[in-house]
Amino acid sequence: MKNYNFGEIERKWQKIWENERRYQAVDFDRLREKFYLLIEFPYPSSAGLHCGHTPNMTAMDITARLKRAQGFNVLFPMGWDSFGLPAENYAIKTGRHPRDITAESIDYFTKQIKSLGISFDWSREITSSSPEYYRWTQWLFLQFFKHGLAYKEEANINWCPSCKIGLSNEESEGGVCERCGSDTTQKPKSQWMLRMSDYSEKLLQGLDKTEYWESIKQMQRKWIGKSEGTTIFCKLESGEDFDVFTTCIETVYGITYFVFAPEHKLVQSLKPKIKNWNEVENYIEKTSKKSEFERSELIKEKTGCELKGIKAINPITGEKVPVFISDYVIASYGSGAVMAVPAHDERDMEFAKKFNLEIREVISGGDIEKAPFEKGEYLGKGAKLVNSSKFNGLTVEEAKIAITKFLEENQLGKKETNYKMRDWVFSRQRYWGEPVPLINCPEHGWVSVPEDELPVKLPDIERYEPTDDGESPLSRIDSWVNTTCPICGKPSKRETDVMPNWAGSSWYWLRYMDPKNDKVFADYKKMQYWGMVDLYNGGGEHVTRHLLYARFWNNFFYDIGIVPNSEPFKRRIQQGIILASDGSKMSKSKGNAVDPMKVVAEYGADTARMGMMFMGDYTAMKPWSEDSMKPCQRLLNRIWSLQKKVVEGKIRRENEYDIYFCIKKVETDILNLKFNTAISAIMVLVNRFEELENITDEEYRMLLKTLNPFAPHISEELWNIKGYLPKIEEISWPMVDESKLLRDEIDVPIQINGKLRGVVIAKMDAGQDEILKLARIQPEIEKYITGNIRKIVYIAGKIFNIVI
Ligand code: ANZ
Repeated sequence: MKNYNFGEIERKWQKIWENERRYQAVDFDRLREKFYLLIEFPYPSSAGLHCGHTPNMTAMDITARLKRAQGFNVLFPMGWDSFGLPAENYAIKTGRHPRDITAESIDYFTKQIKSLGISFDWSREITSSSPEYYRWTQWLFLQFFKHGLAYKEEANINWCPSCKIGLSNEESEGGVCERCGSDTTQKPKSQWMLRMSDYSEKLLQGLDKTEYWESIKQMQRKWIGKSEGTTIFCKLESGEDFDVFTTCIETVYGITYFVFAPEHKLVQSLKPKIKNWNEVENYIEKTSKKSEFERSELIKEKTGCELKGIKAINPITGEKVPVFISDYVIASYGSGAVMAVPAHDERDMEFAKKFNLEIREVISGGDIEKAPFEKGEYLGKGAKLVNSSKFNGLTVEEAKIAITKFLEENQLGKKETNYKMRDWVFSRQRYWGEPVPLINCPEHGWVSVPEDELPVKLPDIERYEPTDDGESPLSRIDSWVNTTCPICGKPSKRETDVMPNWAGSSWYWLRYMDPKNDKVFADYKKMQYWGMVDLYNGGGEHVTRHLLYARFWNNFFYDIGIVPNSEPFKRRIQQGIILASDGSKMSKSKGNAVDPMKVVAEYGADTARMGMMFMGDYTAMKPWSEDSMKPCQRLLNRIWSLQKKVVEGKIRRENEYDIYFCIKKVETDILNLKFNTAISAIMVLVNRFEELENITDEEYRMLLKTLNPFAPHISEELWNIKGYLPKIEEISWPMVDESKLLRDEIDVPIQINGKLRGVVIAKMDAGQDEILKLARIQPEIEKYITGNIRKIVYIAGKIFNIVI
């Protein structure tokens, strides 16, 4: 039989599914359990999707189809994260409006996705740049504002001189702009901030309510950066108070100097007392140009400057020690000042060597070789305190407790918990984003735009490139900026900043539950019904940014009572990155990106889907390869050919094991993201079917049903050709009777006078008589039993010898 015509078949079924609205999720279906399966909504770039993006859609589609077959009411939506820099930068480059570019990109993305037969519920499609959607992004922002969690502050922000925008710490990790790769600088700017730091502990605790991969939880914990230690209240010799935060209070007797962040407010006020002010001022000036990343890099040489004329007092010993400023101390962390213990802290040690400061050991013993500390813990076990007065001889753990207690009793310090996570810089001086819905009134300050006036629409403008002074292009439109105060009616001005890229993605999964609602962002009852996202698939690069932002928003919404669950996502998984075939990153600009439409045109959607899954382990990084297409295409052609071998009938006993084994393996493999081995299992079953003279309807149906999540078009077509009823997707996933998977039978080879004449399938515990009976049933064995049986030798389970 010649190869099947995949193009025609696939178009036909895609049309049928669309007309039948087959994959629409049903709100409040009480008969079926719900399953919410979410893929990060893509940013619709003008480059279109490439084959680095499509395996995750396919994998989740396979999961969605299995879940539906298992009887779940599956919510599997898709939408567009369409505000943001890339569209805007591309628009500026091409001189076209970002709105038009976005619309065009969405069209092409949709076509690409549909060509693969992905079963999204398109009736719930959302676009974050549409006014119907961003109306609610603005409304939700106003909730933060009303609850004091959005505030405007002049802050040193990470500034990208090339994109001309302020970036969050997350977007400028490593001191480079995530978007364009330029080095970021520090720039003071008045910005809207979201008080995310208030949620540090909640975001940490909330992880326990999730089933994210442990590696993902670890990354989140690291980002939140909880640190438990002690704040010590210190004094300068001249009387001024300051605090230091330490995680190693047990080293307090080893302090030989203190270090302040150059921006520490005390430094300026000490000016009259500092003898080398010029030098100090120079150092401060130099530091202000460095990014936080550059400053905290461990490898770089330590720099600093002593505050001459100033001495600080070690609160526990009363000793007077020098004070420095150095850029390795970060102003915004802890108290912006540290006690330096060069004997036990690597950075302090380097610094002390450079400035010739005393290094005083206070912990000894154990096996402390090179770096005595690794993240505040001694490498050597059993180390004890020395040179520490009455605390001598205590272990590190004992000393932590004893010294903290002593400090607390004498009001010299207190236990303290610090977090690395900062507030979120929530404004951008750009065009293509949600306008911040606030008005600045000379009398009332910042005032919310009334709810019934939302959305504050993004005005249509000609020039949307940012201004050179870093102000938003919206600031150029007087007619838009000038308005009146909602409270007193006096002339006021609109905020001209827009929200960052991440705003729309911080709540979109809620909108999918109720995408057309124009009264609220989502109906509470619907949110109760759909609950947490059961499985959330996304990129590894979003694990600290998007995933934290989204959890922050959701936790806050829960606290103010507008969503039913504190945590948004139950499980979070991530696909392995697909590299280009040459092993580099796949991207259109490099010319190595493969358009999935091309693959579909060449092999068909079903083969493309299977081939993408057969490339290797789903979660592993791997290069794109079409080598896996061929075996999958052959497989589908073989299944197509099998149709002519089908005869009426049920599953035959001798095939039960193979069939049920395959069904079970495919099911568990899909749920464990082992799509490639599931395909192998189908291949094994097809091999077996090909060996048989014929296969029965029920056997063929089982094969098609098992194949359906992977190759939905061909499986439904064959089902239809065979006239099986009801529809392939209306029957549920076959229940596997586990007893059928127990191999309680064994193959026993039968020898007659030393020659192998056949094999019988016998119960494990079958005796001689029984096996002989089974052997005689088979004509090809029976015909050799020509005389009297002289002797039988049965080696249980292995071989049955008949001597005639
Ligand atoms: C003395 C000490 C001795 C320290 C020792 C460590 C080892 P986490 O919270 O885990 O990052 N530190 C405190 N505030 C700082 C700031 N604003 N900028 C830079 N460093 C700062 O670690 C906290 C430790 O980092 C603190 O404990 C302090 O150095 C330093 F053998 O105090 B430690």
